[in-house]
Amino acid sequence: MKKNSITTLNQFISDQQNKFPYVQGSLSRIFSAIQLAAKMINRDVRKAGLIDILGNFGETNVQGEEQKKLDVISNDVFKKLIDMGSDCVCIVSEEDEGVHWCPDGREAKYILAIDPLDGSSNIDVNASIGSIFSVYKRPSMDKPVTEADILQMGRHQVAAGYVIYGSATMFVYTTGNGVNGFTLDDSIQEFCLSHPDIKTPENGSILSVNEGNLNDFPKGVQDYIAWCKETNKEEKRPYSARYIGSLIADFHRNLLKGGVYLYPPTAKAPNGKLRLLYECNPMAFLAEQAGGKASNGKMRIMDIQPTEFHQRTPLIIGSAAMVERIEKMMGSEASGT
Ligand code: AHM
Ligand code: MG
Repeated sequence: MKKNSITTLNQFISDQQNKFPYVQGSLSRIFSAIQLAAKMINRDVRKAGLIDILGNFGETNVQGEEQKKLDVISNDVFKKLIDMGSDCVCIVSEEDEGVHWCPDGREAKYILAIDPLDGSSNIDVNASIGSIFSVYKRPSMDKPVTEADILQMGRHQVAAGYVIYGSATMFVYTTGNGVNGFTLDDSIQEFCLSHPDIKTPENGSILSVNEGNLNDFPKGVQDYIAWCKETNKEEKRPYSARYIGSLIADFHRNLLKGGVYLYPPTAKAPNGKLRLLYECNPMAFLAEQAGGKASNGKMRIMDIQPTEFHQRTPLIIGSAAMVERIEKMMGSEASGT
């Protein structure tokens, strides 16, 4: 990026189309819709305290969790904008039990998975939240899309990203050619390139985990957390504990500074809490594209074959050396070594 030059997200995407032919026109239409949805949700998040959209909607979603008004609003905004002007067959959303089939999507090329507003327990307390998206190509244009076509492994994603509504609003994405971050300039309402070609440190010293669940974690994870707290100046231990309880915000910090986020399995929730399709896979794609790793403790997140839309998986994601160490400690527990 030249000093003092501005590259908007739209300009960047059109440059990418020239460089990488598979970032085709219709994929960029999906980006336009997501970008506009992000600006609208950002507007609502910023004034949530002023108007009556804080708090619960009074219904529970498919996971049995209370829906927040902003969750519902964000889901509607995404679906409407994707329906209006993109090349999507259907959308799998955290907020909807079934698949949303786009009304004009019969001939469309792409399948979208979204978490329209992640970290929603943070809405009422003005902490960072975000939206996550993941895009797949429809396997065949000759046959109607089936459930099996939607349940693709993460390694088949053609694009993924998140929008973080933090102290600034940022759009971070990958199409498999590295990770780039754009900050929303409020005055012109454009996402401008601020973090080109993000690379995450190979190792870090930040640990992000809900330690309240410590006693329920597998022994290998408990041992790792204890190891993080030991003193070793050369290895910068003890590590710092940082946990917002908002995956995007925790991931974003660790991506830039180096660290690891974990949501391990527990006795009560053997598959952890986070969802494979619209939380773990897109973040895993970004992590790997930035030089990091994402695992469920036993295997690469993006190699898990999904069998359900709202499937959960344990998640260990961040700096490669940290993820590998946890996998090793969990693995040695499983093998009894
Ligand atoms: P949500 O999709 O209902 O918002 O839940 C996902 C969130 C993640 O953003 C966050 O990392 C995690 O749940 C926090 O869970 P916990 O409060 O159990 O630590
Ligand atoms: Mg979520």
